[in-house]
Amino acid sequence: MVLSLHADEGHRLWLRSPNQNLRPVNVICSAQSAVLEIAKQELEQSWQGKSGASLVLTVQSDERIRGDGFRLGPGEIRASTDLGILYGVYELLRRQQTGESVREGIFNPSYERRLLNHWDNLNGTIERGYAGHSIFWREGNDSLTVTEQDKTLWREYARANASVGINGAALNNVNASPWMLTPEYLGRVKAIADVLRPYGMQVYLSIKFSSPALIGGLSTSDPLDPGVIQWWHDKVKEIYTLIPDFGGFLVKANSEGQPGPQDFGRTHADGANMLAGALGPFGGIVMWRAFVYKTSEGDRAKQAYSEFIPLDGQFRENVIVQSKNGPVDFQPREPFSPLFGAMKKTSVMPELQITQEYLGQSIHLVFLAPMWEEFLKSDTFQEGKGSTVARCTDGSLFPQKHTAIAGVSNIGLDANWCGHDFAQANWYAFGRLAWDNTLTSEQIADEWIKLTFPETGSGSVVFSKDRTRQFLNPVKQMMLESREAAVDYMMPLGLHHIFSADDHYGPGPWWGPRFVRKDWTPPYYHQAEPGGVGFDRTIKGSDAVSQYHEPLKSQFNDPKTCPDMFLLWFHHLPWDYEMKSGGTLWDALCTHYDAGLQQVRAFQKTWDRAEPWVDPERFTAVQSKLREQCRNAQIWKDACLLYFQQFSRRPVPYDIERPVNDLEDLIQADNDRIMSRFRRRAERNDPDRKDHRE
Ligand code: GCW
Repeated sequence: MVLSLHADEGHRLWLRSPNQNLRPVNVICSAQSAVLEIAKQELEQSWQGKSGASLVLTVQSDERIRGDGFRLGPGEIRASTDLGILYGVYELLRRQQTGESVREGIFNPSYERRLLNHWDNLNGTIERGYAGHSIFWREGNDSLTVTEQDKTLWREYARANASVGINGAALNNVNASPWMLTPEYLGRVKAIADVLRPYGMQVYLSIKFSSPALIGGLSTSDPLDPGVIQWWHDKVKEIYTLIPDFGGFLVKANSEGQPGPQDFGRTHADGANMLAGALGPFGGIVMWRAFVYKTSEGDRAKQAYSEFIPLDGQFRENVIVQSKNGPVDFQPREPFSPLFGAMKKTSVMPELQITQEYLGQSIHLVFLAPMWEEFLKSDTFQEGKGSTVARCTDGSLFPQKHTAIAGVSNIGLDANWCGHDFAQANWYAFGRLAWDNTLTSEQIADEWIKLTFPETGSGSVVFSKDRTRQFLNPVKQMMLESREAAVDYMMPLGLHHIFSADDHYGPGPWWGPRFVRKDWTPPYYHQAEPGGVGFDRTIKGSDAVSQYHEPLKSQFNDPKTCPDMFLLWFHHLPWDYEMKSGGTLWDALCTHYDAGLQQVRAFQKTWDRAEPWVDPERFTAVQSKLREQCRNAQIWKDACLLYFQQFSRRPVPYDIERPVNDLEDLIQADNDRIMSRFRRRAERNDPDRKDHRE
């Protein structure tokens, strides 16, 4: 393929070795290893410091440098591990490329394990993947053959991760296939691990809890059964023989129809500890997910806490409980899950979702760092003021043997990896925050833009004044506002989960057929009726507020002190409820929906003005996605306002733009979409995973 001079399909991500301004560097390193070799190569390929400078790489243990941290000093990168050196190299090069000053000092990672969780199926499809098929798995007769092309892609993937500090990946969907653990598939896992290793990435696998019965020929998968325990011990040994630095297992158990220890009358702790017992001798860990809820048990937002708090103190030290940031499910906005800080004797790790399942998928431009920053900086008050989620999980407050953070990957085979050029920023941001959970979204956006859309042609690496003023600043502002805009046009003021059936993309506040689990339908969450709207989680309602430490409990419990952004999360309020800012709840709702839409229109203008500064391919791709985002934001606004208006019986405030769609048409179009989806599924004879009944 002949590419035009400026063709840029985005494959190089933020790693664009400058083809100009390159300067020679003299790298001195006494030790040798595959990791150090990469470190040296990276320096030689991208050095933009003083021409002919010497740089010493010193691997020597130093108690101030933790784990894979490093120290940048004059003419030296020092680390306790080879990988620390590599991270130091990437930090130095990033600073050179962004024109930031090279700060001397020690840089330690916030978390020991910084992982991507791939929800990749063994047939190559990806659950909630919007950027093409899996980079690890595919369908067909030759699906397990490892090609040179595979290896090249895995190497590029590993390099991109290492460059932002990500050091592990779970390679398959948490809705796991038992086949994952068969020798055929493990052979491919070994091949992947071999490519990822020199970049410091460990591989992990999601496992199906019933594997002993499904593929081991046993009559049970009861975690206390000696035969089952032996089976897992043997399986773990087999894995470590192939992959000596294997990271461990990720487990979704007794959740959304997945098997688990409760099927045998055992607890989550029994299940996790049994696996941890097998992995422990090899240094492996178990990441046990807390994403559990049953229709029979009332408010879904309360269930993870109710189920896991009684188990605090019962988990082995190589078990980490993995909890989503919010108590429900990766919504555009949720309060933090009350598990954080409350499980004091257990390691708890945050699970973030990089793939934008509920945030416009690979169509909407939504920069997620502000959402993660809001979450990490949320104060749990568990150990007094300042007990942020970040500090509750990174080992600052509780003595945890292991610390970790995971992000559900948004990576697929698309040329630009993530489907949307700006979705790459979310992969980047996850890595940067996993390395340093105190970074600001602003800093991350700034770096990412400079690295991803570098100055071309001028011979300078640093952004010119014009480029900064006309491109960097407005684009950065657009990124920083984009998440709040999405919240506004989708579900402002604490509304949540009002998506239509199953694909979690468009609005469906009306969608609630009787044959579907209630807690999978929007009416369960918004509770709209003539008397008001919102989910009552106060002490008079589901009492979810009581899972939060004071002063949060009281603050959330009273609509007068509850932050507006969580108002309808915690309260069911009349349509004419008077907001803190004056005006009624109904008017405020309308204003938010409209503001979100107007903001996307403004993003279109911002981007059009960026044209002179961007290559035509990425410019056009983003421009066209913004158009679609705008059409969708309009649909969100119209659908939600017209639907809720049936109950509020009030006019849309006269000073905001009127809806342009009819409610019946929107509902009809949505029904048609759902029907054709079901039809296709029936034709493929593909049972809906979510048809599991409790
Ligand atoms: O967000 C929901 C998704 C499911 C997912 C589940 C989970 C992997 O809709 O597709 O399944 O959460 O996190 O387990």
